[in-house]
Amino acid sequence: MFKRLKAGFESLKAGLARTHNAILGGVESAVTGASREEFLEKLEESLITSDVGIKASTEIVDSLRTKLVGWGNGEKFREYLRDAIYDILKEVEKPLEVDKSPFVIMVLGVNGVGKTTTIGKLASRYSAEGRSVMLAAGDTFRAAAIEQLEGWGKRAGCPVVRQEQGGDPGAVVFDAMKAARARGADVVILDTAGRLHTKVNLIEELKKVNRVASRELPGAPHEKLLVLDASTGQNAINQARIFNEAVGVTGIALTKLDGTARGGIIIPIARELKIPIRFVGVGEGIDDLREFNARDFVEALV
Ligand SMILES: Nc1nc2c(ncn2[C@@H]2O[C@H](COP(=O)(O)OP(=O)(O)O)[C@@H](O)[C@H]2O)c(=O)[nH]1
Ligand SMILES: [Mg+2]
Repeated sequence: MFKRLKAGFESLKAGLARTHNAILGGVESAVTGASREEFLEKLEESLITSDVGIKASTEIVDSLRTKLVGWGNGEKFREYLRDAIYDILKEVEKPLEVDKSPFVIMVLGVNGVGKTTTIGKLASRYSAEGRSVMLAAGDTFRAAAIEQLEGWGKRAGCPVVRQEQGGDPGAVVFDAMKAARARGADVVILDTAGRLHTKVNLIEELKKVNRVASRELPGAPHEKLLVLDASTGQNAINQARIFNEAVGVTGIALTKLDGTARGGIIIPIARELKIPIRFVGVGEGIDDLREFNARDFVEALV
């Protein structure tokens, strides 16, 4: 068990390596050679470069300024930096509790952010916990999207409810709810479309999916999980606002932290949206999804 936890932490650390370097790479040398103000200025720049955002970067640097009195204890800056980031992230650490059966998760997000991949990872995780999982192919726009979900279903060993390409997503969700009740599924995960260039249509479609789910199963969907791609930067915040207004987002999965130096975006996401961060994605593999833990995240980052 300990070995597994340790392996999990190591993969998180590896996933955050680029963002770690973006924040700390340029400031290490300033710890010894520069004055306190020069150091803090460099740090602020690095934070902004890694997408922490101007407001949060200023706040973090201000809190360090009050603690690094006399600049004799520059070596402690990591500890203070960790504390400042932890204070922001701990507010959104609320793991997803799957406390009903069936528990319905509706997965939202624009094309390419990693919705289907995240669904596959979640299916595998919940199956491994001994729950019966069912997937619903609600992104009916492209045949490839349906096939991709079926591939993940096979890997996780769970059934996929689908219709033909171009079918009505509401009808897919209707079928899925019926099948879930009939077969006693514990977890149902709904994939959805993400073509934001037809924004009005997309939002109407998502509202309908939401409506059908709750009509067929009161209380569903129990989680509206928005997937955000960490490498898209500040745009992620705008996406969250749009989906939140449309259907109400109850949790966030932040993906692709492994491929970007802009993972600092998690800080403004936490600070401005105040929506629980449930999961972080650190790779394309089936095991590359971690439950978000603020302490581990900060340890791995700084
Ligand atoms: N490196 C990396 N790639 C990811 C991650 N999550 C998803 N991807 C990749 O992002 C691409 C789009 O993912 P997909 O699930 O199809 O996105 P969707 O359009 O939102 O369903 C695929 O190539 C995935 O393998 C992640 O955490 N890390
Ligand atoms: Mg997809």
